[in-house]
Amino acid sequence: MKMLMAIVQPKDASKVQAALAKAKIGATKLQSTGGFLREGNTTFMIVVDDDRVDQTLAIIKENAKTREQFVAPSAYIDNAANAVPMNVQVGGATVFVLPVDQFIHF
Ligand code: 2BA
Repeated sequence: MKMLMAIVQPKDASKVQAALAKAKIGATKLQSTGGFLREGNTTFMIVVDDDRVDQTLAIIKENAKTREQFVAPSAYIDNAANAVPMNVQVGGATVFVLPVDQFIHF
């Protein structure tokens, strides 16, 4: 059994959530904040059997888009006086795959 922690952009969260539900894959959605941009993103906690990991990754990949984002220096550096604005590419998704020892449901 594995837990996928998938960080996606808020614009993609509804699509990812609907696609997971359609595939009968259980998920918990958390509101989160990126450490770099300090903007809201969405983290899904998804626990699946090992043989559904690839399917789950495919669903996330299909529904989470890559986007370019222009970042003002103040968004990522506290002392922004000499910082240069930059473009960053965000997403489609950042996914961590972790082992799960037990799934307990009372
Ligand atoms: P943020 O930390 O807000 O990062 C947003 C995007 O900014 C990143 O997109 C990346 O393209 C860029 N970026 C991040 N740190 C950077 C840096 N030090 N210098 C230049 N550019 C930088 P993604 O890679 O798609 O990440 C999207 C979100 O996934 C991140 O939002 C963060 O919430 C999460 N994430 C990414 N890597 C992580 C990690 N190693 N551990 C935990 N969360 C992570």
